[in-house]
Amino acid sequence: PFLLALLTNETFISGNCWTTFIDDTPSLFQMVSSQNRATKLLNYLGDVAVNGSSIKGQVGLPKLTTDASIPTLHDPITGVPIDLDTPVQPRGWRQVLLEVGPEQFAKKVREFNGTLITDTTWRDAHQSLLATRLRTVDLLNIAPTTSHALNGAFSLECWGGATFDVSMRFLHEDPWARLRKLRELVPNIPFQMLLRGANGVAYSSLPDNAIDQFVLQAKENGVDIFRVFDALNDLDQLRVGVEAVKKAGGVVEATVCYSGDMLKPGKKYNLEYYLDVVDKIVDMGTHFLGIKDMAGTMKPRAASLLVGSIRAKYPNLPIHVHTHDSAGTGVASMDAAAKAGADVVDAASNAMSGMTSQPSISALIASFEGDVNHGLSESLVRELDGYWAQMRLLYSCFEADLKGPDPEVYQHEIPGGQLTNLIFQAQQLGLGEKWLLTKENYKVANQLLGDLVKVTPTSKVVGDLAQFMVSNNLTEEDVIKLAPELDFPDSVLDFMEGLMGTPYGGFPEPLRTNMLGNKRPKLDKRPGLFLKPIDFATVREELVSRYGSGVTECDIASYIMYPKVYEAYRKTVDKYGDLSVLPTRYFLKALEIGEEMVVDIEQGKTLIIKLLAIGEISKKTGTREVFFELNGEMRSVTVDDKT
Ligand code: 3PY
Ligand code: ZN
Repeated sequence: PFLLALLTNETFISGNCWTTFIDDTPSLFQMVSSQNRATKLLNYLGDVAVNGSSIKGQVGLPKLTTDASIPTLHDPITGVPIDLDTPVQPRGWRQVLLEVGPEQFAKKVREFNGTLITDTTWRDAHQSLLATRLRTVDLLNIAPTTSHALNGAFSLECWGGATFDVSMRFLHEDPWARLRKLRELVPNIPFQMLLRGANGVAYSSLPDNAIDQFVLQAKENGVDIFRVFDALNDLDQLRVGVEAVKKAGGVVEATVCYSGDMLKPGKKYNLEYYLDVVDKIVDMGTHFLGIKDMAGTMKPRAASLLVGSIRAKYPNLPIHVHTHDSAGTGVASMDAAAKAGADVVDAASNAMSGMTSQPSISALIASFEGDVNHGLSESLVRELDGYWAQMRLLYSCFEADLKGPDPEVYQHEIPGGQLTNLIFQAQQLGLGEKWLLTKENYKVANQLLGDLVKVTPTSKVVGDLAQFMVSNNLTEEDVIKLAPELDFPDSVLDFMEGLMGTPYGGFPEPLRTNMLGNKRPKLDKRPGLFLKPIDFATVREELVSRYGSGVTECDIASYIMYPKVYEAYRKTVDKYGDLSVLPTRYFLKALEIGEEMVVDIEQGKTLIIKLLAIGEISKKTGTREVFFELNGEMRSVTVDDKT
C-alpha cells in the first residue's frame, strides 16, 4: 500500500521531489494507514460474511436492523428542543468535584436536601442483562444526549467490574479508549467505576503496586469515583484498593457487601456484623460509604434498618446504596434507603432496568415524588430511554430471556450478573432441567464453603463448585468424602489457598486441608504480601519488543491485569484493526449481498462498503474470496471458510 500511495502521489509523479519528500509528506503515511485499516475491516466483514459472527455468547441475530435513532430532548419547562451543542446548564456534580476536591464534594453531596441517583446503565445494567456486551460505539452515540438529560445525576457508573475484561476478550475493544472517549463527551457528570479491591478488575489478587498503577491510569483517563469492595469484606484486601484511590486523588467509596437476608434469624451476616465492618471502613477513611446489595436480597425493611442505623451512628457520612431488582423489590428498597438517610442510590434507564439489573430510574423518581428531591428531570429521563429500548433490540442476541422477578434469590442469593449468566449457560448447554439443580447446588456449595459473602470473585467460586457438582453428580457428602481425590475447578482451589483473602469466620476445615492436599499452600495473610511487586520497566520492555514503541501505561495496566486476554486482543487488532468503530449490527451480522454500510474509521475518514459477492470455496485452500466495493472501488479479501 505504501508503494501504491507513493506512485499515485502527484508531487512524486511530477518528479518535483527531493530527499526530504517522505518526511514532508506525512499524508502519505496517513493514506497508507487508512488503507490498511480499511483492508483489515474488510477482512473482518469478509469473515462474518462467510462464517457468521464469532462473538461468544451470541445466539441469533440483532432484532434491530436499522441505525438506532437518537432521541431529541426537550426543555422540561418550555418544551423547546434542546441543542446538544450548547453547554449543559446548570453545572453538574463533576464541576463541583473538580472545583472543591473529593472531601468537600462528599460534604456537599451529604448536604444536598434529598437523595441523588447514580445511573448504572453503562456498566452494571448491561453486565446484568446483556452479558456485558454493550459496545463503545453505542455508548458514544448516546453520550452527548445523556450528558444533558442526566446533568443532575450523582454519577454514571460506566467502567470497571466485568466491562474491562469483556471489552478486550469478547468485543476486541480497548477499555481505556472507551473511557477517554466517553469522558470527552460527558464533562459534567462524575464517572464511577467498580474496583474489586486487591483484585483490581480481575478474579484474584494482584501485587499492590499493580493496583496502584491501574487505579492511577483509571483516574487519569477519566474515572472520578471508585466504588471499592472486597468480595469477602476482608478489610485488608479492601484497604489495598482504597489506598490506591487515595494516592491517585480519586473519590473513595469504600464499600460493605451485603449478602443474604439479615432479617432472617440466625444469619451469619446480621446487622451487628455489617455495623462492625462499617466501623472499620470509617476508621480506614473514605469519602463515601458504599452498601453493595449485589444479589438484590436487601428487603426494604433491611434497607431502612441498615441505612438508618449507620445514619444514626455517623450523621456526616455520605452513604451510597447499590442494589439489583432480581426479586422485584429494588424500587421499594432504594426508596426505603433514601428515606432512612441514604445520599445516593443506584438505578438504571427504564429499558435497561428490572430483574437482574438495577431498578428503573423513572419508577424510583415516581416513588420519591413529593418526598425526596433527586435532581433529575422525569421527562428527560423518559426521552433518553427511547434509545435504550432500541439497544435492547440491537443486543437481543445476548438476552438471557428472563421472564420475571425471581424471589427465590432470597434463598439462593446469586448476584444479579451471575444469575443471568448461569441461566444463559444452562440454556446453552441444553440443561434447562439442570438449572433447578444448579440453583439447589449453589446453596449447598455456599454452605460447604462456609457461607460466603457472594460477589465476584467469590460468587464465581460458589457457582463453579455448584456446576462441578451438577456435572459430576456429586452430593454434599460426596464432596466432603472425596475432597482429596477430586479435581476441583481452579477458582475453588484459588479461594481455598487464600488468593481471594480470608472469609469472615475463617476457612471451612477439614475441607480446606483435604481440597488443597499438597497441591497448594495455605496463605495465612493477604495474598499481596506474598506476591512479587511488578517490575514495570521489564514489563514495558517486553511489550515494546512485541508491539513497538507506542505501548502506553494503559497497555501495561491491561497486560498486567489480563496477560493472555491482552495478547489475544492485540492479535485481533493486528488482524482486523480497531473494530470498536464498526456499527454493532455489522459487528454481529453479515452484510447481505448488495447491502451497503457506512463507517467512520477516523475523524474525516468515512468508508462506504458494499458486499458484492462471495466466491466459491477453493478445494485446495479451503478459502473463499469475498468481493466488496469500497468507496466505489472493487476490493476483495480471502477468508478461511470455517463452516
Ligand atoms: C463485578 O465485580 O463485576 C460486579 O458487578 C459485582 O457485583
Ligand atoms: Zn451490581
